[in-house]
Amino acid sequence: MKKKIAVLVMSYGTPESMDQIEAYYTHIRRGRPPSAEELQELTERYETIVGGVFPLREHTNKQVAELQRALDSLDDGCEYVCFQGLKHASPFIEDGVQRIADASIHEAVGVVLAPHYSVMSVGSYIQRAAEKAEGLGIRMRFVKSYHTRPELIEAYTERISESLEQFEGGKTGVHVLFTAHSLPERILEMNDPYVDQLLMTSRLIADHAGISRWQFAWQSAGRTADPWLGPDILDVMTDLQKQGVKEILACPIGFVSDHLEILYDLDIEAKQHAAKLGIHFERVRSLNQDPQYIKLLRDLVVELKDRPP
Ligand code: FEC
Repeated sequence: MKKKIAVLVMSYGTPESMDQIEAYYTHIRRGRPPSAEELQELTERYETIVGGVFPLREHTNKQVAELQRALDSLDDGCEYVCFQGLKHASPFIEDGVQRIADASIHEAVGVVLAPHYSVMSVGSYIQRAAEKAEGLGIRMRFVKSYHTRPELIEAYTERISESLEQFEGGKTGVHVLFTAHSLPERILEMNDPYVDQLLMTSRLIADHAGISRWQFAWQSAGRTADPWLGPDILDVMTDLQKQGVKEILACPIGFVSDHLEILYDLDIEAKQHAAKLGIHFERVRSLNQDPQYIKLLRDLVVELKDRPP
């Protein structure tokens, strides 16, 4: 009989319909409801991207289905069963772990659809899943990060190469901006690996793609009183324009799917800013269901399944 291994695939989560935005936003804010203005502003951003459709849900569903297929094709004496666990929407991380217990599976691997570790991002997914799993007697191991894996570097390198064709300056004229979600600056006092991991991914991709004009910029900082990590992409674009840069390619390495932070913050907000500056701005395609990315997720699960929790 094959050994059963559950795979908890964790992702940020997004509402299923417009009337769920308030509950979603309240969850992100750890139970503090947004003001009417904040809610309206977020609702308008969702309306703008795709008329009220929530692309992150579709991409997460497809990524989980593709990963299940990739695991089914293995012949290693194990039967893998994927479950979804979302950080801020249903099915929540705890629901996913409960479903593993309901399916009477006692061994599990958890992986987050985000390549870089911060105690405030991937760390909090892992903490929630581990606590629930412990209460249910499930032995669970977790992938913490996969920011230097060759498949990831290769997938982004390919995307940069194809995007360069959209620019007149090609490899030597374009300035590449690698980006990721900003976090409150206080992570710097916690010895958090987030910043170093993002810089390492950026450097590996730039070297592999033969890009010499690049830098890292933060995006999508929260609207809180805390100072957030900077510089923000919009400020970097303004500075680059002053230095005479005319072509910018954004490569959002901190995200793996098309969603609000890509389709609004980069494709609308950053693009409009670039137009005002007279800059030609593009961004690379998201990984979504890229076969190399799915293979990477599969390999991470297989490598971890026999390690002690
Ligand atoms: O398309 C969608 O529906 C969801 C897009 C989405 C992704 C995403 C990823 C990350 N976030 C991270 C950190 C924070 C912190 C706060 C925060 C707030 C928001 C808000 C929205 C939102 N995030 Fe998000 N994030 C996405 C969407 N995020 C909407 C609330 C309004 C706003 O500020 O724009 C601040 C929380 C607070 O107020 O205390 C911190 C990180 C990631 C990337 C890693 C991951 O995917 O987990 C880090 C996708």
